[in-house]
Formats: sequence, C-alpha cells, structure tokens
Amino acid sequence: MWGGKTVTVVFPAYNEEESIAAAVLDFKSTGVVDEALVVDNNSRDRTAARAAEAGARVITENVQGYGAALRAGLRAATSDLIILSEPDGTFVGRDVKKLLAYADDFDMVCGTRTTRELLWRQANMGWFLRVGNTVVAKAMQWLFNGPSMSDCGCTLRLIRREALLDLVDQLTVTRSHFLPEMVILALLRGLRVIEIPINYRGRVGQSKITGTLAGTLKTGFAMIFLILRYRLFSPKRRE
Ligand SMILES: Nc1nc2c(ncn2[C@@H]2O[C@H](COP(=O)(O)OP(=O)(O)OP(=O)(O)O)[C@@H](O)[C@H]2O)c(=O)[nH]1
Ligand SMILES: [Mg+2]
Repeated sequence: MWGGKTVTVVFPAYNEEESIAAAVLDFKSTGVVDEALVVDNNSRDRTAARAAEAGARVITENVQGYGAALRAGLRAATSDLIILSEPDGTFVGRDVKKLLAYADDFDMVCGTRTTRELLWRQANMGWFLRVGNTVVAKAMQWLFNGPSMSDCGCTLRLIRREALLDLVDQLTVTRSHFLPEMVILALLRGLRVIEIPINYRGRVGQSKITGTLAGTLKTGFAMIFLILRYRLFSPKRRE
C-alpha cells in the first residue's frame, strides 16, 4: 500500500527461472507492493512454478511477445497503482518508491536508464543503446509535446488505474516495441507523464531483445515507424 492505494508490480516473463523468485521477493520486500503479478509467456522452464513459490500471482499469456505479456498484465491488475518491471535482475525493487513518490502528481511515471551514476557495471547499456534510446525518446518528446524524455525502452514505470483504463483498450503492439505506444497514447489523452532516473543492473540469464545488434535495430526501427505512424495519422492531442 502507498498512501492508502494498492500497488501491483507486473513482471512479463519468458524463460526467467533463474531470476524470477529473487525479483518477486526483492520487490515485495519494499513493504509497499501488495501483489506481484507474473505473466508467464509460454515459458518452457520452471518460471511459473518458481514465481508461485515466491508468492506471486501467476497468469498465462499464450500470444508470444513482450508487448502481449505486458498488455495481459495490465488487463489483469486490479490495483490503484500498477507498476511494470522485468524479472531478469535488471531493476531494483527499492526504485518503486521513487516512482510512487510522483504518483500523486502524475498519471504515468516512467523510469530512465540513461543516468550514468545509476548504471551498474554489468548493465547492458553501452553508448549505442544509450544514444539510441535517447534519440527515439526525444523524437517522441518533440513530436507529441511530451515532458523531457531520455529513454524509450525502460520497462520500469508506473501508471494510475484511471489513466490505464483510459488507454488499455487502445494498446495494439504485441512485440518488443510496446512501450512507446503506451507513452504516445497517454500524451494524446493529455495525461500527466514524467520521467525519472532509476538504477539499471546487469541481467541474469539470456537476453532476448537488446542482447544482439540485430535485435536492437529491429526493435529501434519498429519504434520509429510506430512513432511516425501515430504522428501522421492520429487525432490531435486532447486537452
Ligand atoms: N523478448 C521477449 N521477452 C519476453 C517475451 N515474453 C515475455 N518477455 C519478458 O520481457 C522482458 C524483456 O526481455 P529481455 O530479454 O529482458 O530484453 P531487454 O530488457 O531488452 O534486454 P536485457 O534485459 O538487456 O536482456 C523479460 O523479462 C522477458 O522475460 C517474449 O516473447 N519475448
Ligand atoms: Mg531485460
């Protein structure tokens, strides 16, 4: 609970048996997380069992993809405040308090992994990823009149329930370029969005999106096309 509001953390998970229990326990140990909701996305390992043992609610999403898993989690969460994270050891549980500190004043609080002081030594955030994430984030900021943004791909973020209900049915992306659509839909609705620095650590287990240059480029270009498509074809911002 946070200021009388219930808090759920959603973890999309595809073959994360090595790290999922530690992630659930880390976030729950903050004392403010009421529910850890793991979305098992056709894992072939013991992800679901390990998550349940650690005290998470586990649901299954059969449509494969990072976006499909996150969307299923957003639909299944019933709390007042919903936080998206990853169960691969990259995010730090105590950072939820940073997101929550802004939740009274903003509808959506996004993390940024581009703050040098908060990048851990093993973090997969070399100059190419950092510059790429920032350039795409800036495009979103300028084309949609958003707040200052420096990371288009940080899963760790918070959304208030009322804001989520306003946009959840409009989310269409099932694959890895899911996050910019969530921000654009929020900005088009005139919701209050802010970005804040969070910690970013090295990953446990195998990287599935930004672990290769090909994967990074594919996701990056998909994000750019999505942003341009929304800019060219979506209705004007709602005030
Ligand atoms: N890539 C991918 N990730 C999925 C899928 N379903 C759920 N996920 C989860 O989504 C998160 C993102 O995938 P990651 O492999 O961590 O990709 P990333 O965060 O870009 O890169 P690293 O953390 O550096 O490996 C992980 O927690 C996955 O377990 C899926 O179908 N594909
Ligand atoms: Mg990851």
